[in-house]
Parts: sequence; C-alpha cells; structure tokens
Amino acid sequence: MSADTKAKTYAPSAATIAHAHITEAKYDEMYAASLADPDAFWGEQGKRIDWIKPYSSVRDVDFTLGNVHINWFADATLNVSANCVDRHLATRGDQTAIIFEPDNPDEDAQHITYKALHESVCRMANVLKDQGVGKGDRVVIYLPMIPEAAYAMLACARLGAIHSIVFAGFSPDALAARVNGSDAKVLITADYAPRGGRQTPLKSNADAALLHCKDTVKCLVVKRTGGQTTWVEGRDLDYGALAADAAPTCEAVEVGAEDPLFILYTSGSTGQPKGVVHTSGGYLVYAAMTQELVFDYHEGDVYWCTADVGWVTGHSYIVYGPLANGATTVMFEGVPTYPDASRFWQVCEKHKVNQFYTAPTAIRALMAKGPEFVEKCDLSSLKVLGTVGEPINPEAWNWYNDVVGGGKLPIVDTWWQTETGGHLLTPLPGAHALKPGSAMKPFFGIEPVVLEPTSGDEIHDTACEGVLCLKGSWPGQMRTIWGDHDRFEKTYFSDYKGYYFTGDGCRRDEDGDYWITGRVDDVINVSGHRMGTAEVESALVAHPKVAEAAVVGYPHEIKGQGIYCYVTLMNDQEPSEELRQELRTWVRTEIGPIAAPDVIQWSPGLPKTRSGKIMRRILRKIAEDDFGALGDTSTLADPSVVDELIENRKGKA
Ligand code: 6R9
Repeated sequence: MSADTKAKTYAPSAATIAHAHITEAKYDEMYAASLADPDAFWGEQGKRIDWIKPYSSVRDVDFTLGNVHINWFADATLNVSANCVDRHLATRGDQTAIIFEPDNPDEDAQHITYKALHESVCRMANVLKDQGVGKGDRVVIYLPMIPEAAYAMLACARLGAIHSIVFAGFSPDALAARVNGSDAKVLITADYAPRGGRQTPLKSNADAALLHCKDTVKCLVVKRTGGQTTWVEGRDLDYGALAADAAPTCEAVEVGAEDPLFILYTSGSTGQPKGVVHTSGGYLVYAAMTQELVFDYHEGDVYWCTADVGWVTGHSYIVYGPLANGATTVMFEGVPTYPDASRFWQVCEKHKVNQFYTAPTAIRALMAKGPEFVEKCDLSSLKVLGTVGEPINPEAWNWYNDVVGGGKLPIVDTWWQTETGGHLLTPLPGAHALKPGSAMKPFFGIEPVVLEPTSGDEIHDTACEGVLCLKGSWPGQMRTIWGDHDRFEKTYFSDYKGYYFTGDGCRRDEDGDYWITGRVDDVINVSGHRMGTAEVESALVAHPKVAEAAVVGYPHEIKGQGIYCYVTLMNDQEPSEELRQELRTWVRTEIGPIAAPDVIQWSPGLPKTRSGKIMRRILRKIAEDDFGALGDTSTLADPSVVDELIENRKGKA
C-alpha cells in the first residue's frame, strides 16, 4: 500500500451526489447519532424489516471475556423468508426477484418474479418438511450458483431450519466435516455444477462425503444437467420430482430474532475451520441496510454481486440483503473469463445492471486481458461499482475506475468479514471522495479502533498503524461458533480485552480514513478466499511421504496471495517433480482446488525456536525473496537451516 496518503482523491460526480441516499453532511450527522445513542439509532433501523412480535429492547451486548454475549432485538420474532419474499408480493409480485444467468451464454437467462420465487421457496420448504426438517434443524447446501441455491436458503429460513452452505469447490472430505460438524439432517446438492464450460461432479462428491456421515442423512438432488449419477435408493431424493408434487404454499414459521439463520464455516489461524453462526433479526436488518446504502440501491435497480453463495458475500449481498429490499438480484453461474474476458461486461449490458460488485482478483485477471474486452460492451447502465475480499492495489483500482467506470462512477471498497455479517468499513457513493486502496470510513454504528499490537493500547492519534478492532457491537455481528462458544471468546475477545479483534492490520491516515494492510494472523487470502495456513499444513502432513510442512502466503500477481509450502520429506523419500505434483493433487483432494499449493519448496529443515515453534516470519520473508530483512534469528535452535532455505530458494528448489 502506498505510504503517500496524500495520493489523489476522487470526488463524487454531481450526478452521483444528486442520486445518493446519503450525502456527506447526512453521513456525518447519522454517524454521530449512531454512536451517541445506538439504541435509538438501531431501534429506528430495525423498522426496515417486518416483525411478527415487535422488540421492546434493542441491544444486550457484553464483550467481557468469560461472559461474551451479543443479542439484538432479542424479544422480537419474525420470519426471514417472509421478509425476503412474501412481504413483496402485494407491491411487486410480478417484478423480477432473481435473474439467473447460466454458465453457457447460449442457454436462456431466467427471470424469476417474486411470485414465482414464493412458489419455488414454498415447494422446497414442503419437500424439506416431508423429510422431517423443522425449526432448529440443520441442512447443508452444496449447490452451484443456480436459483435452487436461493430457494434452499429461503426454504430453510421459512421453516426456521439452519442452513450451512459449503462452496461447490470444496472436496468431499471438507463437505463431510461440515455435514458432521453441524449434524445435518439433509444435504442438498446437484448432479453437476457447470462452470467455465466444465462440469464439477457434485453428486459424486456428495456420495463420497456421505460415506463418512450418519446413514440417516438424506441427499436431495437437483438435476442441473441431467448427467449420469449413481443413485442410492432410500437416501437420494429427486428434488425436481418432489417439488412438482409439493404444495405451492407453506406457512412461514415464527422464530426468535436470536434464533440462528445460518452457519458458515470459515478459516481461522489455528485448527480446522469454525462454524460462524449468524442469527435472524439483527443480521437481516444489517444486510438490508448496508445493501441499500452502500450500493446506493434504488427501487427498480438491477443489482449484481458476482460472488458465490458459498461465501458470506453471497449470503448477505446476493440473497438476504437485496431480497429483503425487494431488489432484482443477478445470480451468475459462470466465471469472468468464459467464453472470453468479456463475459462480465456482456452480462452487465444484457441485463442493464446498475450496481456491480466483484473481487479485486477478478479485476486483476480481466485487466491482464486488455481493455478491448470491456470497451466493446455498453456499460451505460452502471451507477456504482464495488469490491470486496482483499485489499485492492491502486493499478487494479485505476483500471476499474477508468476502463469499467469511465472515470465517472463511485467505487465502494467494502471491508468486512464472514464474522461481521455485512460491510463495516466502506465509502458511501455520493458521500465520500475516494482514495484508491482505502476502505475509507466506518459504516453507521461501527466504531473502529487501532490498537498497538503488543500492549493492546488504543492509539488515539488520527494517523497511526496497528491492529484493527471494533468497540461495541452492530446487529450483523456473529453470535458464536457453532458448538464452541469458548473458542468464539478465545478467538475474538481474548487477545485485546473488551474489543472484537478482526485479525486484520490497518493504517489510519491523517484524514481519519482506513487502509487495511492485511491479516496479522496465519490466515492468508487467496483470490479473496480465506485460507488457514494450518489447514493446508495438516493436509500436507497427512500425506505418508511428508514429515513436516509449513505454509505461508506470498505476493501473487492475480490471486493477491499465493500458497507457499515448505515441505520436509520422510527420511527415505527423494524430492522429485512427480512428488511435487502428487502433493498438489493431494491437497486439492483433501481440501479443494482453492487450497492447491502454488509453490512447494523442499526443505530439509524448518527454522524453529528452541521450544520447537516454527518461525513463520522468516519463512514469509524467504518466500517474498526478501532475504535482507529476516530480522532476529538468534533465538533459532539451528540458524544454519535458514541459509540452506535461502540457497534452495535461489536455486528454486
Ligand atoms: C467479506 C469477506 C475476510 C478477510 C478480512 C480481510 C479481507 C475483505 C477486504 C479485505 C481489504 C477489503 N478483506 N474485504 N481486505 N479490503 N475491502 O471477504 O469475508 O471471506 O471472511 O474474509 O478478507 O483480511 O479479514 P471473508
């Protein structure tokens, strides 16, 4: 990130300001009010959604270790599916709720109205109900980006059941761990997932996963391609056939505001992924509010977030936020570069997209293909551009601004996390001048603090750098880790007492604007996807030929960070290109393609402290080719290991 904080700023255009829900003065006023009296502020914002029983209390929060609890609107009841579907029927039943754009551009897009959405959600809910799914039960969803993924989410919400989506790029092992971790009753999958002209055999992955799960788990199969699959009688259920026979209406179950809506597994710095739990009322209020204000969404707009529903961005900003607001949301099954690098822009032109939200990694990949793929499309419908998932480098920001936005559109660089449920730091269109690479300002009700990493003291100078924490809560905050509240407290509230610790480092400039500098823990960010280095390490050491492994991130031109693995082989093993390939394939099968190592360096030894702790700081520097800045190596048990690693690195061993 540039140290020059006086870098060029981009003021919003007159057209953006004229259109905006929130102007600069309004932001200042509302932000101050949100911190001065959170109960009053959120009490008002809670009215965005329909409650069955209204709330009498807004907030009950404590971040004190040993007593952490986070409750919002706790005595109220609602149904999330009714909020996203039923409440729009009277006013916009015939409006398109979801535009489905298939992977293959020759296949017709589908326009699903709110009325049709209602019917499909109810049918899916009835199918699940017939399988004994009710309030509080868990359902795992392992689907491609097809409308049935949204139906499944909303059907669970309708029944008060808790969904846990597993990204379709995860392996059978990862899927099995999540089915077992949440003790799910039903797994919803598809025969195949078409993506980029290829097909992932989801059903056969599900078959492999279910071998490791309780035999009572049912498998509901959506036939996306109609391709060949094996079928286990009594366990596998044909969604199409059952939905056709199911009733087209289904009562929306009343749930408490603090009843869980979903579990979503995400990587942390230690151990296996943790099940982040979001609840119903506060989450929906926050998703709806941020979707409207951060993207400056207006009635009638067509809004497109290119994420996958397997990630939190897909939950909050493809399904729950936009549908709670009665928007038209695009679901895209494909990838940015298929059939060619024009696909995103062709879809924008075809569906007259107004708000477009994607990841820096996609922008970098498309930038590398050249501007002609953008220039041949009519992008005049676009009003707001957004990014999410990782820091955006100024080159990519400038390209997005100039080539895609024609230098006229606001770019909202939204910083947030699976844990936060929705955007926490972001500029608002029309309210803020932009600085390429800065996530700018806290959203309403968000109080970021920068702490000195070792002492944990809050830094009060405007311009400073440290770890990013949050003071106080917001309605979209995660409530616990599924089945492990202790781990929740330890992970987020124990390093810095009284604050929520984000795991990110940040810089605040002299204007008070925030710049995320990246993770300060052992989490890496590969193409905007979070990966715990510990997970890749444990996959590697599970291989019979591997004695030890240490994994770090390193700068990667397209992915942001790549996965760099130092591997020590068993004594009787010889390094070879074949073995390297074997280990890559191994990690892909253990976790999924997103975890495939980019570099494997053979390492006869790893730098360790005398107490046996691997010194990752040193490994990171070597992976970055930054041999001059290794820092203090005097605490190493055997400093010569480092020289050897550097020699090997230079020889690209
Ligand atoms: C929404 C999402 C969260 C981590 C987060 C941070 C990084 C996300 C960012 C960003 C800089 C942004 N991150 N958005 N870094 N600028 N605009 O991505 O959730 O998958 O949980 O990842 O991603 O490091 O801590 P999640």
